[in-house]
This record gives sequence, structure tokens and C-alpha cells, in this order.
Amino acid sequence: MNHDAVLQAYGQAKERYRRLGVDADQVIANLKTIALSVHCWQGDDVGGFETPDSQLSGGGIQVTGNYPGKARNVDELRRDIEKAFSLIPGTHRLSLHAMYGEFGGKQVDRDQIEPAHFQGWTDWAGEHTCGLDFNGTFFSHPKADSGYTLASPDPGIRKFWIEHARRCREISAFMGEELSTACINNIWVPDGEKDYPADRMGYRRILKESLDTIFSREYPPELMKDSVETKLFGIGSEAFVVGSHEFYMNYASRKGKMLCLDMGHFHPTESVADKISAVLLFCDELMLHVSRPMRWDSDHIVVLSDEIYMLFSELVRSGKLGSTSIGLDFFDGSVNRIGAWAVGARSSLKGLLFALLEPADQLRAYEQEGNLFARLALAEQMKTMPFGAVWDYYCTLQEVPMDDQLIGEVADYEAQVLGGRK
Ligand code: RNT
Ligand code: ZN
Repeated sequence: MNHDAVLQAYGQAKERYRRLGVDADQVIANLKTIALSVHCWQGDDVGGFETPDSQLSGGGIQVTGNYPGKARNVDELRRDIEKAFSLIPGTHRLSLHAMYGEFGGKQVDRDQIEPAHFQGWTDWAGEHTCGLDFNGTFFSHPKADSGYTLASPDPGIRKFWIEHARRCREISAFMGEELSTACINNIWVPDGEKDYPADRMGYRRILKESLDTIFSREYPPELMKDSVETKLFGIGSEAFVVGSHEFYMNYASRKGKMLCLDMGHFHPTESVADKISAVLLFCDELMLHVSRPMRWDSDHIVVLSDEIYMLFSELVRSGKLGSTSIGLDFFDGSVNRIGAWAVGARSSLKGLLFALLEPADQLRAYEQEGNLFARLALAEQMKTMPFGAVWDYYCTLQEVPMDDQLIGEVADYEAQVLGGRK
């Protein structure tokens, strides 16, 4: 589609939204200000670069597929991320994991990591005007093999992981200071059991104490903020996960931390969208891991599903967009990984755009009048509005490919860059 056709279609779409009381230009201006926290780990199948052959192990999470071209070192990963960012409209953040530090070929254990190991990433982020977020890596490590890290009854193991978490917060504060934008440090630990534990209370008490120790040092919120990620179950932790939803929801609300809700971490019929208002009446801020669970926490690439519509509609309708950090968390090794990033991030942004284009006041007015049929009909009408014309226009404005150009762009990069990685 040429530029004039995009503009013309947008002009018509804008008029149709205007008739519903929605200002599409304003929506686009708002969308531009929203940064996704794009996860680095889609690029190398959650491997990290601690050793030349680092790969995901344990933790109850899995990547499947061995599509060629995965990033083998920091330089390749950065190049791939830059390519992915060039396919995603807007300005976004990058979410790193501790295992992506630059250790100069040395063996630096997780309790030894320092800001200096992330200077390269921080410089890169500065050059690309990109904020950073951070995650401790509590898996793919011999000291996580028992299934317990921060909740381990073994004091040595626990001390090791507490030290790791402390250092991750220090690194986060360093990044926040260097880049003048608060870095969110997310803690997710895989701790749990395959079968029924005899002492659930004991493990949860230990996790609570470990977290209290980790958080005993305070950092200014302008530099870093803490989030804690809940989970229902993982592979090998089917019967018990120490950091369950109730555990962390209570912890976050009592201690003033951000709660991280991952869309794959609940019973399949539960709606993360529904949890937003419940959580944000008791916590000031929320972190999301936008993902697509399929039958389990499979971390499929995000697509524009009902769950995504509902999630973003709820964020907008509740007025809590500004209090929420929108992180992505999916990893698929079975397709082109840059394409995976692009589709997942673009579909998340489409969800956001769709939500911002909703006549929320009218929907609420119908509800207040008790006209529930009208509320239903208007919500359905929105699904066939010329939303795609607004999206195409936004992509054009942001100088990124429109949907019909994406496949070609990814194929070119595959031929020119990924093909050389054997
Ligand atoms: C695992 C959690 C966690 C991880 C990343 C890699 O179930 O979702 O967020 O996916 O830390
Ligand atoms: Zn997650």
C-alpha cells in the first residue's frame, strides 16, 4: 500500500472514530508515549552468555524448537534486538536477565556479578535511548538443582541466592542512574515441588525472610523499583510453588512492592485482566508479563487474542496505564526469533491501540443507565471498525514496516545476517 492510500484510509477511519467520540490523532499521540519492556531472552532461547554453551536448564520453563540463527553472543543479540526494535513502532525498553552480563570470558558466579558487567548494555541502551529493566536469574545453575533457591532450607544455598538478588538490585539502581529512568528489578524464583510437600508453611516462611533480607536496603524509586512475580506451577513443581499468587500479592501490598502478573501463571480460565483493578486498589504499581499460554505456561508468542484485548482494555478503562509496566515474556525457538519479537510486540501494541480507540465513556454511560444491550453492541461494533487503517498509519508515522511488509523484512535479515550463523 502506498503512502497516499494509507493516509486516505486513515482519514476515513479517523472520521468514523470521531463519530463515536474518539479522537484517533490523540490516541496515536498517547500510544507513542507507552514503552513496552521488551525481553532480551527471546533472542537466544533463554540461554544467556555466562559460558560459550550456556543454555536454559531447570526452573520448570522450556523453550522448544531449534530454528537456525539464534544469537550466540552479546554482539549478535544486540544486533538482533536493534533489528527487532526497527520493526516495532514506538520507543521501548529492554529487559535483561542477569545471565546476559559481559564477563570477558571469565567464570563469574551469580553471587559475584557487578554493575561493571552491565556497563556495555548500559552504554548500548544510552546510545539507543532505551530504558533498561532487569531480572535475577535463579535457574540454569547447579545451586538451583534442588528446586529451591531463596526458599531453600539449606542456609548456604539461600545465602548464595540472596547475594545474587542483592547484586541484581544494585545493578538495577546503577542502570536507573546511568539512564535517568527507573529500572524495574523483577524477582521470579522457580522454587517448588513435584509432589505434595509436608511443610508448605516452612518454605513460605523462608521465602518471606529471604525477601525481607534482600529488600532491607532501600533504593530511591527514581533509580530502581522491585517487582515480584507469582506463579501457579511449573514443570517439576506441579504440586507446590512457594511464590504463589496469594503469597506475592500479600507480600507486594504489605511491603509496597510491584506485583508481576504473568499471563501464563494462572489457571487457564482465570483472567489477568480481571485482576488489575483488584491489585491496584492495594498496590501503587503493577508489572505485567504479556505472554500466551497454550494449555500450560508455554510462553508462546503473543497474538491479538481475546485475552490481549481484555488485558489492555482493562488497563485503559481502569485509568491505570500509567501505573503499569508492560513487560513481554515469551520465547519460541521454532521460528525466526526476530520475527517472534516483532509479532509479539506488535500484537501487544495493537491490543493497546484497540483499547485506546474504545469509546470508554460511552460504554460506561450505557452501563450506568442499565442499558447492557447497548454496552454489548457497542463493544462488538468496535471489533469491525477500521482499526487496521489506524495501525497502518501509526506504523508509517513511526517509520516501521506495515504488516504487509513485515514478512519480507524478516526474510531479508534472515538471508543477510542470520544465514551466516552456523
Ligand atoms: C517463568 C517466568 C519468568 C521467566 C523469565 C525468563 O515462568 O515467567 O518471568 O519467563 O524470567
Ligand atoms: Zn514471566
